[in-house]
Amino acid sequence: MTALTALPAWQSMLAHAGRLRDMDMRAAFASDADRAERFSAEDCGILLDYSKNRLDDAALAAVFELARATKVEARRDAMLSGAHINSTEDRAVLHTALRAPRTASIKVDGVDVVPEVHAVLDRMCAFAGRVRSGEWRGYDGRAITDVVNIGIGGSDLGPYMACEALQDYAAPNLRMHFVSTVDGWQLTTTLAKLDPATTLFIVASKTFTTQETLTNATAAREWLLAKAPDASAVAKHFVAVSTNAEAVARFGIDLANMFGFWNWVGGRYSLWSAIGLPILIYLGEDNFRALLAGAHAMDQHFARTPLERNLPVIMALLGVWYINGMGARTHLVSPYNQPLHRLPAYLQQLDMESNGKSVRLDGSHVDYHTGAVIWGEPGINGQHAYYQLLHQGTELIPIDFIAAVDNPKSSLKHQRILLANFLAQTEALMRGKRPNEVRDELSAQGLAGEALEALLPHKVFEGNRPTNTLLLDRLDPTIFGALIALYEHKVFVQGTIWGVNSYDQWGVELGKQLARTIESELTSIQPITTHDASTNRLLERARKALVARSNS
Ligand code: G6Q
Repeated sequence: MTALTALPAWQSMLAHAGRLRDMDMRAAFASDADRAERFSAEDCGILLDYSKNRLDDAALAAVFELARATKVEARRDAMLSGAHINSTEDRAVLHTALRAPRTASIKVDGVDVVPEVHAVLDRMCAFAGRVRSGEWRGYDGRAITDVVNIGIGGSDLGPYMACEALQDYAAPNLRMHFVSTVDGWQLTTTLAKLDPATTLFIVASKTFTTQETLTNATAAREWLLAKAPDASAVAKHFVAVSTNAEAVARFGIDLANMFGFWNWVGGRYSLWSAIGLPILIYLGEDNFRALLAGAHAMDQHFARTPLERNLPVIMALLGVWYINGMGARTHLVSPYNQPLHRLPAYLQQLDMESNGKSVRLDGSHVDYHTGAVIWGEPGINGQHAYYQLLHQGTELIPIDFIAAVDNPKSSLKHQRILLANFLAQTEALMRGKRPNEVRDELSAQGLAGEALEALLPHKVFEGNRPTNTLLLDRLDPTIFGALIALYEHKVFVQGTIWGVNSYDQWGVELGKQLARTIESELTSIQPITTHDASTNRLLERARKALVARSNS
């Protein structure tokens, strides 16, 4: 038994979960007029209603006790003060410093990082301003019309998601493109639409060693130079975002065109840093600063609000409650605003790369489940697809329903229909439809006897399916910033309870190493015998196709 599972608070949570596994949420609402109000919390333009969960006051008290017993507050304070809580890489974890106001002071190893953060941010704003106004010119004197971000993982998902989410606030004269994959199809088809003279590339890579990104950046530079009169065009069309100035210089990007950040910014937590440059160019300085301010407001909320009203703490505890208490293995994110369509993909990385761990900080193996599988799509599309399984399948899948009440670009009629569906789903998942209700309904339709009884079980909905509702006042940069920070802190709290390091990602290394070996084997002519039989055969097949293509 690990220290966690031996805790009385853990045991108490499990006991309550056993007691409430089959709780009747309908009855709980019927007998408690204050349930929705009591099981709601609100700040930063976000209302979280978590009343449609298998919970009561005693169970909630037990999970908050678990947060206290696992010292969530002390570790939170350690993170926010710049302690090296990323122990396997001996680093601070300070994405919160990236959105701290100029007047703040946050020290990493004795050095106040806030002045550096704002110095880079000011340079980014000045550069973005020049691109947006048309003052920054390409090699033939024309202004930039298209910006291509070349980056992957944390250097792609956040900026791409934010540009999509906040596109209503974007400059009308700029188009953004995101190239992440080393399937050259993506770069080729993106470039086919563009004019090199009016295209700006942002090469975004914390390490500047990532194979996919450097391969794409090199190809993009060749594409530019094939049209540009000379190599001086690179300085007008390429900027870099990185922590590795040496590698940026080696690639041939002028360091005057580099925007730096620091090793205490994790890739999946980096959209607030220079990695956010595409967001800043697309949305402009005021909107980008509003995004940072919204995240900062959520940081303040997280740091100062008692656990019982603390939005990320509540969401984290509900996750632990279902994963460890009730055996949930996945968690669905269901945004109803279409511009949030990349949010599930972003949260997949944030959550699964952070808490997809099975070793504790002290190196011991966990004896409980950690991060769930995160998945999702815009909810209204999901309703016409996989929601069937949510309503009547055998899996327990907790869901976050997310929607903005105010949605100016959607007509009143559209918005009414969208919100009606949004609200109806959480109600239906909670209430279900019982056999007697199905019977009445079928009788009213004129069905009776055997025909009715045969159909009845198919039309029963068990209900009691747990959902959180996150109602945003609107989808603007400030509230969106707060929403993302809310999820970041949720992930932190869960990682703390599980005792894992949420800030490393050793698990992605093995595949990268093997790919290097296989890549060299794909160019060799030696028979391949070094792998397992399956990999050897597949490799031969792939090599044949590559050879055939190079000979054609
Ligand atoms: C994020 C991960 C990973 C990383 C990419 C890109 O937390 O570490 O997704 O962001 O592998 O890395 P570079 O930015 O170094 O190219």
